[in-house]
Amino acid sequence: MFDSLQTSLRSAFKTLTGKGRLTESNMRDGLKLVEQSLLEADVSISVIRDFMDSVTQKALGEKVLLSLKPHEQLVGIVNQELINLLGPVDHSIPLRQGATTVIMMCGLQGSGKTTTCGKLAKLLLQEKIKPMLVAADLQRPAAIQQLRVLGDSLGVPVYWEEGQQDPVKVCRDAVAKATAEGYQIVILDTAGRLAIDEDLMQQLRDIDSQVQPQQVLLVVDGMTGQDAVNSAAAFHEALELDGVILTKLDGDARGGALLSVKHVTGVPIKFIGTGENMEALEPFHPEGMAGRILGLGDIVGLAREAQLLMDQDEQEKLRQQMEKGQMTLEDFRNHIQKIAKPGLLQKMIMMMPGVPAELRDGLKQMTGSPEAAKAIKRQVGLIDSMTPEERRNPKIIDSPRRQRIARGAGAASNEVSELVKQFESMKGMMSMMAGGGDMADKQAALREMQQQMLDPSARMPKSKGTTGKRLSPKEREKLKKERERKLKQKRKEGRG
Ligand SMILES: Nc1nc2c(ncn2[C@@H]2O[C@H](COP(=O)(O)OP(=O)(O)OP(=O)(O)O)[C@@H](O)[C@H]2O)c(=O)[nH]1
Ligand SMILES: [Mg+2]
Repeated sequence: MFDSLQTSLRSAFKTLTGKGRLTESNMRDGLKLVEQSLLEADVSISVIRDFMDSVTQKALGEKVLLSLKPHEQLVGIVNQELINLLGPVDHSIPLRQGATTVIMMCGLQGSGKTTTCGKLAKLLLQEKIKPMLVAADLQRPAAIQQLRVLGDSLGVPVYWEEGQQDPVKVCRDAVAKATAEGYQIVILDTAGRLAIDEDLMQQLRDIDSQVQPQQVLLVVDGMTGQDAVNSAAAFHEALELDGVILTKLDGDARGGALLSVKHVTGVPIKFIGTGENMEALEPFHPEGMAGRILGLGDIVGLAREAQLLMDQDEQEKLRQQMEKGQMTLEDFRNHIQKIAKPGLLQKMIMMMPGVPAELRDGLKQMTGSPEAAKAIKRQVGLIDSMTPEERRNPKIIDSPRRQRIARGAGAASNEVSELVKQFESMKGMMSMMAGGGDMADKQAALREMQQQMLDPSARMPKSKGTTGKRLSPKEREKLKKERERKLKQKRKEGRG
């Protein structure tokens, strides 16, 4: 998400780090680079102007220039201004008491309206609200079928009329039926066009005036830049939007649409779409998003993802297991299997606060690669090939057992020992993280865990790569020194 924007902002802040003394002039240089980053992300010019005005005003204040950590101050200012630009928080869908609430989705062709209808229905179901979907896109021949398939997969009813030409009639009939049958929410999936045209706008205005939806939501393709904003303004003028949903923020969206749309339309961003699957719709949090753009982390988003993965009981159980160091290979398998969904681990790393930028990039690459997914699958395969007893107590796995397990999973027997070793060290570190002990210990443990995840030689089975040749005494001595040096440094960092 916004990789290039993140990178260029980071280098903008970096220009201020090594500076002995900060002056107005080098602060201005840093600000120029911030502005450049926004231009490259295709943020609307008027937005950039306003944004830079307020950032500059604050950044050139005496307190910032005289502070000891000017670059951190600048990050703080940009963070706050991003929050102002994206906010306020409003992902409410106000429900009408005792009546059906109608939501109308609109937007350009291919922006993600139909998909988002499904995602929203799924989100409502999770909140125990009964939605009905309405196929009001009579423009594209396959549109009705697309929505029906989606509704089927979610177990949500879809209203449609065979051979009907008039979308207004479909919507009116659907709302009447939904009201009669006690559905709380009706979601209208309307037609899209390649560009704004009068026909489309008139059709939407007709639905708007005759069906009178309580919420009109604009779906905007987050991969687009300021173009999206011009069309958003046109939709807003025609329909008086209540909110915006930005889709496709999982890809290499540059950030232009996201950063411009609220400022230009003045309506809140309600949700963001972060994937093609039906779970990939998140309530929008300006703080979290600003944090993700700047690589500062998004605690709320992370907590939500974790909650979607396991329920409260499971979380508590995991915490207790971690604290007591009682996790079994069986638990380990269940956890890694849950986070092995494509892209999920990567997304969660992006939301994690306090991970240094360099480490974040490394982790992101590692967990996003197809090899990472394959490695997890292999590990799950190995664990599946063990007996329940072996999973509970991996210590009993001796050479014959190792060979049997490996055969069962179509792997080499050293992969079994690697897995067990990795699991044991993870377990130790996790119990340290979860349990008491002081912060310095925890940080050191976390660093070690990260190191281990990053160092491919520590995680990958050392099979074909090495020659198996023994090291010479000289080489061994060198390695030993290196280890001691690292250990010393780690201790020093742990204390600091
Ligand atoms: N990666 C990603 N893809 C998305 C997201 N939302 C939608 N898509 C994809 O975008 C494409 C278009 O989505 P639709 O929901 O059919 O778009 P639409 O606005 O209904 O399109 P029309 O009905 O033709 O106007 C599909 O391939 C979706 O899977 C998202 O958040 N992330
Ligand atoms: Mg559609």
